Amino acid sequence: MNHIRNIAIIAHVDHGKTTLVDAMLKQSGVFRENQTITERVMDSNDLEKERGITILSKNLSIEHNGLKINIVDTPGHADFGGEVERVLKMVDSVLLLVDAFDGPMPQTRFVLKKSLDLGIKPIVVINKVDRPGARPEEVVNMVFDLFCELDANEEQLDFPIVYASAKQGYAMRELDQQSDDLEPLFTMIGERVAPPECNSDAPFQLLVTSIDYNDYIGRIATGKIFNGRVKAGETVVHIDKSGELRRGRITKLLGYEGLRQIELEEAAAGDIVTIAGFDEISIGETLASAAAPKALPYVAIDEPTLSMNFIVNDSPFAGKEGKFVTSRNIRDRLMKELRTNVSLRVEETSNTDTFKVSGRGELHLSILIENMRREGFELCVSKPEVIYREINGVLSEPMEYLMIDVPEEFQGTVIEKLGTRKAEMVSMQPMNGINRLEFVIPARGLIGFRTEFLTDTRGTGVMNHTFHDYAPFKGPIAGRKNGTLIALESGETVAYSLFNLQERGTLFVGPGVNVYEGMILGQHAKENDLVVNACRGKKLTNVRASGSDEAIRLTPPRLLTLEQALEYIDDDELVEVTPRSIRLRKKLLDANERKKAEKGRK
Ligand SMILES: Nc1nc2c(ncn2[C@@H]2O[C@H](COP(=O)(O)OP(=O)(O)OP(=O)(O)O)[C@@H](O)[C@H]2O)c(=O)[nH]1
Ligand SMILES: [Mg+2]
Repeated sequence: MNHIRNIAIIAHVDHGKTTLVDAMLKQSGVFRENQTITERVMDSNDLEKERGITILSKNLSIEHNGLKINIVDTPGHADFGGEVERVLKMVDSVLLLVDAFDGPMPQTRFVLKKSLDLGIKPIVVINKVDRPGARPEEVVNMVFDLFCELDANEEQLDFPIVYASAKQGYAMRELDQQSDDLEPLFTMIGERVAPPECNSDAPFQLLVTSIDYNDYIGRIATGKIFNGRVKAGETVVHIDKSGELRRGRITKLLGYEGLRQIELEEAAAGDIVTIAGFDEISIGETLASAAAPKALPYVAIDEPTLSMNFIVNDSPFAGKEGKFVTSRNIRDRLMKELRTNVSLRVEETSNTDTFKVSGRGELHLSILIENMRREGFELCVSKPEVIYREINGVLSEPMEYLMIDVPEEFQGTVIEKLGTRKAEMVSMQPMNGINRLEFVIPARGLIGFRTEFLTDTRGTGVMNHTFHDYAPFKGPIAGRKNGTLIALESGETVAYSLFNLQERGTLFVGPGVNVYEGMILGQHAKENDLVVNACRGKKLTNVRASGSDEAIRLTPPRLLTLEQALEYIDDDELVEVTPRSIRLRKKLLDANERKKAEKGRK
């Protein structure tokens, strides 16, 4: 056990966790000399590769200087903060990465707070020291201030520091040192991370910290063995969160060698392993010796903060682009997702075509939707809504911690806009000619803010936020101010019509796009919705066919991504998602029905 070191790499999104793992893998001889290695090899699923972010935390293990270092690469995006929190329960220390230019960001604060609360003594890695404009010393001071602010104890405040460039694969203890490898970091891990404190002679206990599912071996559970030993094929007891015991056989016992999962005969306290054979098992629960079953303290899973309705697609184009469209298809897919996506909730509603799906944030849910469309699903999604809770008899809502970097000139506008969204400023500091503003804001108030913010700051502002806590309801916040431009009839859009429409607002579609009655084609410059005809072609009789359309200068349409579309829509609108398209539409496609509904509301 003395040769094991269990660490997690934690940081704000993009500060270089996965890149550091790459470098550690390369320098520990996990790969063959001539093996070609993709960049960010741990970001292994399609969406992770495409977006360049980590979505699921992943385990690996390297041998170095006689140490076995088990590493967990964690996601930096705020929606997955709960997963990081659970991972922290199985490691003995963390590498807290901080970008040498950006300094600590909201998720740095979140993951550091969780680590400090668990008594962990982090190693601070100031990463990206190669970045132009890097200011490592200043960033160290900022990190120190953050430790103080988060009530770190004396020992934690005395954190060791390593300066690194994950990308170029070097690390050093002092900034003026020369180094061309990560040896100083490995040495630091050996010195400053304590071996796991477990007893391999006590009865077996393992705490499950992540869950996966595999069609061949079923549900698989990963976690740290806190005590005892375990063998493949052994019968052990699963203790669920209500304390109920179920005996079962370990059908597979897996460990890690580099990135690869390998089958083990036996494993002992302190190690992180993966076990198959328990189909009911979930995160936070214990596997224990059959002879003396004793549960480890249960680790709660974060409750969802945001929900959306997933609705069977009933647009006129339903079924044209996707393979799976029925309520049954969607239901089965959502049930499958629940097997591994532990902070997701799915509720059936009074309408069999509608499922209420709740998660930890917009990205958490939009990744599910994105995966579904890739698999061939079609569906409609309603506006995201925050989940209220009653806490001590008071209606409460989720709050976010928001950090904004903005040039002085735009600061006034940003503060004013955030004020109307019920944000409260908690700090304001000048930083390299720009200002860093920090707020606590209702999660509700952030919906749709990003687009506005980027426009207001001409793309120069940077915003980051993370879940803060639940607080009493802050009162109503006004929604989107602009109305939409809505298609009058089905057909194909024509450049000539779009040209005439573009002065009325911002278009979301270009020419030659198939649209239907009630579909949203753009944003109206005014507050009301406007029904427009985008499919009327100019008579071509007295115009030479060539040059008729080309002569028209169209502003390129604003094509909304899935996330932008979800942020954009209002209560009476939906996003239609298919493998090929993302369309915005009115819930009621017929203009007369919309009028009737409007009258009903007044
Ligand atoms: N210049 C420079 N760029 C780096 C360094 N480390 C990482 N990067 C870049 O930063 C970006 C993000 O790196 P990742 O390793 O994906 O960051 P991450 O922390 O794993 O991000 P998430 O998993 O999404 O939270 C990539 O474009 C990297 O190439 C570094 O030391 N120097
Ligand atoms: Mg990553």
